Amino acid sequence: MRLSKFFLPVSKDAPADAAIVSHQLMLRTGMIRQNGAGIYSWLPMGFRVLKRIEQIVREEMNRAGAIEMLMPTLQQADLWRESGRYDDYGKEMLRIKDRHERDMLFGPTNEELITDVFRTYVKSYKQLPLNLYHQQWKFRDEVRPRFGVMRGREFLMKDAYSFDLTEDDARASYRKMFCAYLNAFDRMGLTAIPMRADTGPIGGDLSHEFIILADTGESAVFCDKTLLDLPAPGLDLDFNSDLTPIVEERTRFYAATEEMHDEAAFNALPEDRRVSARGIEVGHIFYFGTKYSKPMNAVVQGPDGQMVPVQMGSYGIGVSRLLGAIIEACHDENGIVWPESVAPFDVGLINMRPGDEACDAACETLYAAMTAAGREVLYDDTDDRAGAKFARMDLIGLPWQTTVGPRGLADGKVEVKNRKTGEKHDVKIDDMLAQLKGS
Ligand code: P5A
Repeated sequence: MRLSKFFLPVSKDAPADAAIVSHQLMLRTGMIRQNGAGIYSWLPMGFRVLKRIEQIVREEMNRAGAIEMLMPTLQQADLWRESGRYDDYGKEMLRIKDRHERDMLFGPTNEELITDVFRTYVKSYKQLPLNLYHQQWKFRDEVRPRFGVMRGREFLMKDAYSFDLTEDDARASYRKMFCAYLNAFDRMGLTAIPMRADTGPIGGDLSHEFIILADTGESAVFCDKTLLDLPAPGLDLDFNSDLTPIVEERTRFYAATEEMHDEAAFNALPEDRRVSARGIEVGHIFYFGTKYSKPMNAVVQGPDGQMVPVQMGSYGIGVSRLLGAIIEACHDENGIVWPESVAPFDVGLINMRPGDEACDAACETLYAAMTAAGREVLYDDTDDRAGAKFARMDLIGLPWQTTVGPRGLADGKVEVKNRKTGEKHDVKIDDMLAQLKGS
């Protein structure tokens, strides 16, 4: 992508109404534009990152055996009357009437809708286990939308729903999601700590929030320091094996959100292992048994011929919130430092002297070779000052910068900078081209 042809409305000044660094940086780098309280347009730069996060989530859900689909944003109130949540949900639910005066709502979550799909098509235990998921916009009329995409009113969620015959099977499905989440967040460069959590309006008796530690997090959290260093299960994990040991290893150390916090148990830890911090909730998983299947009559025939309500769990990831969480975890005084796995482009190619024949030619050659090698390149071919170009490249935080200037070119070289470490070194263009060709 040539920057001169891209849409990247970068601004120098920190916006006054943005209280935390991720919100400031998302506005300054032209990733989002607020349209109303907690409602955003995703501008091209933000949209690219959103899509990359969505893709990682998709790959890890699929690896764990979940199946992707898509449900609508607008739902019929009647389904929610069946489960009993229409009246319970309160003001967070945006209620709408259609032209026929029928009650509808903008879905804050999809337990009812998926249970309706399930009961229509699945009648036998032989079709189980089943885990269906989608990535779809949700609306929650939050009292205090704030911190940009962190607490929006309209936000993108990945929500998965598992269906099993028995409670044991349902707990095994829960463990699959637990492990898939650890891998997904790890791929995004984040250390997410599962913490016992309150189940709120979703319900059930077993639930974990996945928390990223960050000073700007909305919730107070408490955990054992050991958890910060445990590696993710890894992408070679066999999801058909018994995942109990992995989950147990994660859950035997103290970790709780404020609502579930047990001061005495926490204080029993050696002092140097007590982490009392703030956290961002990037995921939340629930096992709630028959809470929806019973009232909605989602039953399956078991091996003994008996019809029983299906055992369910639901599993959410805050896909749009993750942009904020990743920036909170990955930035420095000059701007964003994207992990390679979610960066909007892999490389920023900077032409220090557009109009100079040699610089233009070298940039074109490199741009073509990088693109052919599968790299996503943002080529800064604008007439801006070199200083402004460097500052903008640092601000938008692409993992690699390649700078082409007349002085280096005289020796056939360009400068390569690693955004994260700040390390720079000169590379021969011929060597770079040969390497790209081989990759
Ligand atoms: C689980 C999937 C649920 O809704 N039903 C379907 C369950 N869980 S949850 O905890 O309420 O939400 C799941 C994740 O969505 C993100 N999230 C938000 N992101 C941005 N703005 C919001 N207002 C918001 N509310 C929830 C969180 O990451 C949460 O873990």
